[in-house]
Amino acid sequence: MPKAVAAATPEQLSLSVEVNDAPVEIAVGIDGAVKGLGASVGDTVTLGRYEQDADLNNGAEPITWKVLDVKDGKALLVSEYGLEMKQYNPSSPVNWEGSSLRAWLNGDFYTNAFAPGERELVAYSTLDTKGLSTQDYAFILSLDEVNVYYPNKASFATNSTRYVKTVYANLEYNWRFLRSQPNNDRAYDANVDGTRGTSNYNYVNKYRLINPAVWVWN
Ligand SMILES: [Ca+2]
Repeated sequence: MPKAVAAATPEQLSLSVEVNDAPVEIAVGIDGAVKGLGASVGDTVTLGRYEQDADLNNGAEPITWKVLDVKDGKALLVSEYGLEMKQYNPSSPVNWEGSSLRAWLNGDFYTNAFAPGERELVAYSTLDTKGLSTQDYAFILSLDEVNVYYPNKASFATNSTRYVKTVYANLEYNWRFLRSQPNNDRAYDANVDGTRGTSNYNYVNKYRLINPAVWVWN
């Protein structure tokens, strides 16, 4: 829908976005600039939807995120729960840029989890993965980022959804992938209890829990 050129006030988007359980109004200016969440580090944000309770009849459930960082007008959100099980890539060698996981996060996940108005809130951000530069909407944390944002093990603990535990009952859903790799055959991973380190990695074709992350306009 074309934006009204003469509009003097920002267009209010009616999105179901919440910060600490309180609805927030999101405004998009006529230049496309977004006045975003106004969230702080540690806040809980509700944005977007993904199937979580394994009941397909009631639709997808709202995604809850934790705010890890706020800078440059953006907030870094990480999904509180592991929402899906994915391979990093079906075969190796591969890097983050060429991985099927990155394609899924920026493709099906991004378009299914976020309604068109919500997508305007998600920033297209430059990531550094051990020197590899990419631009992504949705991604997962690197080992370096985990070590910065979660200095102690327990704070990085997570859980998977009922959907994951039901659909992937035969898989090990207590390990989550990280974005960075020790080499192009493997990717770092972390236990749901928060354990991670340079010795925690597995082959890229393993299925691991995915906690998506996004930078949103704040
Ligand atoms: Ca559901």
